[in-house]
Amino acid sequence: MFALTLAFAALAQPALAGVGQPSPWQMGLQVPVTEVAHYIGQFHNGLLWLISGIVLFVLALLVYVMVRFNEKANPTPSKTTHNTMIEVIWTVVPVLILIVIAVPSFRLLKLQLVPPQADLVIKATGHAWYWSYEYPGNEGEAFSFDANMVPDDQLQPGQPRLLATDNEVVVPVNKNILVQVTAADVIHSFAVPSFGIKIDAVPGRLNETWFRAEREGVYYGQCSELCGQNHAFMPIAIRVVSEEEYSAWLAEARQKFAATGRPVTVASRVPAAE
Ligand SMILES: [Cu+2]
Repeated sequence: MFALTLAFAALAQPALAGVGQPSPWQMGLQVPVTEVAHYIGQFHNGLLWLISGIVLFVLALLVYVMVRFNEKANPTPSKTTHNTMIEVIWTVVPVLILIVIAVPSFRLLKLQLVPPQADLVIKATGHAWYWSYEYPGNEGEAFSFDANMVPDDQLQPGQPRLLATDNEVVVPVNKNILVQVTAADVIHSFAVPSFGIKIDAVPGRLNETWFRAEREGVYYGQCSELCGQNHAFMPIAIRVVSEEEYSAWLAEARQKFAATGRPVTVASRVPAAE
């Protein structure tokens, strides 16, 4: 049965793991497209092997005790209560295991929490219940827009249900994108699984995360902090494009979103209540 499950997982993995979005019967995490997401996947798989080994070891010990020391097999039990050697072993070995886990864990934390020099800064603000985005720039260049979920009856071909947004965040491929995250009302959370990012959007605080997408495509995420009635309906859609396409979009977006007359706040400050 176990072998069958493994075989199924191996066969199913390429077809079923979602690229940028979940897929039906998906096994495992979404296909990673950033260094952080690759690392998360490897760390997760490594821990899975480690914990499986520990579970099997403990199971073997339990079975051994049940067979060898049950009342029938061992009618007169030993009165031993302490064994210094074994107590040292069952203290030291778990400590060593935790140290072995801690090294890659802290390395991953550093990769996530210490962003490299940013090529582009974007500010994402969570609202009840949509995200708004700001592209800071010099005077006349900065712009902002809202991204609302596309309702079921307005979905275009190729747009996934509950994930597509009317305006997408567009970023260039292979560039360090720093995302400043905050919220305007209640706590939300900005998460995109394929990028391996998830960070709380807290009113009055400016959190930071970053990603460097290594291939083009559209990557979807969702608000990941239970924020209220429409929590499930404030998706995140990020389109990763080539440098040229990005420049073209940028020029267009500056025209399009400037016309809305929305004030653009400085990226390092939380917008005033509207
Ligand atoms: Cu939310």
